[in-house]
Amino acid sequence: MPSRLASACSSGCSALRNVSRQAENRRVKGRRLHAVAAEAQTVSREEVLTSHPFNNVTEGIFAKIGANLHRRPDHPICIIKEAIYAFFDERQPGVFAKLEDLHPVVTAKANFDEVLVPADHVSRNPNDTYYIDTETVLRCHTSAHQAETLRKGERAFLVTGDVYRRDTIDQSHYPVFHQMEGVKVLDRSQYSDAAEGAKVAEQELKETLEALAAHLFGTGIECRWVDAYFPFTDPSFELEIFFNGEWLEVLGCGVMEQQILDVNGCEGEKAWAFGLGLERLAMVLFAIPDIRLFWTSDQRFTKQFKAGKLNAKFKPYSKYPPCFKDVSFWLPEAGFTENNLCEVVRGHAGDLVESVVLIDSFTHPKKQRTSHCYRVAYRSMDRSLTDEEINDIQENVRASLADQLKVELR
Ligand code: FA5
Ligand code: MG
Repeated sequence: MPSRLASACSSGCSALRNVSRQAENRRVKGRRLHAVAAEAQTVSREEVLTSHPFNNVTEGIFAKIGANLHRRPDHPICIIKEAIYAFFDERQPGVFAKLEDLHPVVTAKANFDEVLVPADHVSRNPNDTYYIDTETVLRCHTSAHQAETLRKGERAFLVTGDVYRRDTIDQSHYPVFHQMEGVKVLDRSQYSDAAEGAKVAEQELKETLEALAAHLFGTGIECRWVDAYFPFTDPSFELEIFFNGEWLEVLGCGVMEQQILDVNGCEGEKAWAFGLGLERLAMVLFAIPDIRLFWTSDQRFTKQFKAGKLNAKFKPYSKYPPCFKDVSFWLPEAGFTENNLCEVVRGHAGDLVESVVLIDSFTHPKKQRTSHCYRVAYRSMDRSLTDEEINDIQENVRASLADQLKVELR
């Protein structure tokens, strides 16, 4: 059952507040990791848009690599990252190493195997993940760096970066977004056996995230914990915040699976981990209604945010009307997925598409064929669109649906 968060709980664990020599060493190591990763930050077109038959990275996605919104001081993603850093620095000075330029191109092994994602898990499917080739992906979460960072000797760290997913289209989903991974291996002195260690980890994790929510949002928001499943944590939870009339999921977390610790230099130890959705947290903090806004260079958006200023509330500069277009088709026998449809729409519309929603589905009783009708909302954040422009995009979308996804248009 979801439990309501204590509104302004800021409990701390004194055993973890010690600023030790060990922590200082970790800080130095954190900086070293940082430098090594920075060298690998560039990636060429040929390396990402390979001709490998498994490659499903689009031009639009490639164009986002290296944008580094989380490292632009006046960008809301960077501002929220710094606010989270400030929280951890205040709570446990010098304890967490901060890694924010690890490369988004990772091995499938790091992205999946090393965090125990089963061979048949849906997230491995090219329908959900951008593959460069069978062995290499654009990371779909910052958890891809858990194992390697533990192996490098870090025991408390925050990894921030851009992550990539083939996903649905709406105001809170975008194919590129930013996560911050947090991992903390407990001190041995905090527990006497494995069962107690797991309990302490869960409690400390929840206290930490509740205090973080209070630090970012104060008492004026409604949150709830929801039980979840991740292959790399047990138990697992998600935190939701009530925002614009709906529950918005902002993070996943849990007690780390023992196997990940055991094989990466922390045998028999206990740890917690979380993955924050930075866009979602920034949407709540700054009242940003649509995730596409993070990518606009319109100064009416960018000028509203300043490094260190956490109390800015986004003022919509103008609201242009959406334009709705429906598209109906018979599904092909070979299969159909909504993520593929969304890729096609984004491929033609870019950030002009606001949402894609299934509004009707029926199966013809005699023909045993299924028809779907999707409603596509087009809207620019920055200007009004002409009928002609939208009609052109919609025609291109229809042509590609027939051509690439083999649907039969109706
Ligand atoms: C994960 O990615 C886990 N790796 C998180 C985790 C880490 C769990 C460590 C346990 C331990 P999930 O798929 O739920 O979990 O994504 C985490 C957060 O990313 C979500 O809560 C949400 O805030 C954000 N998110 C997910 N998909 C999108 C998207 N398409 N656009 C924007 N934000 C998204
Ligand atoms: Mg989730």
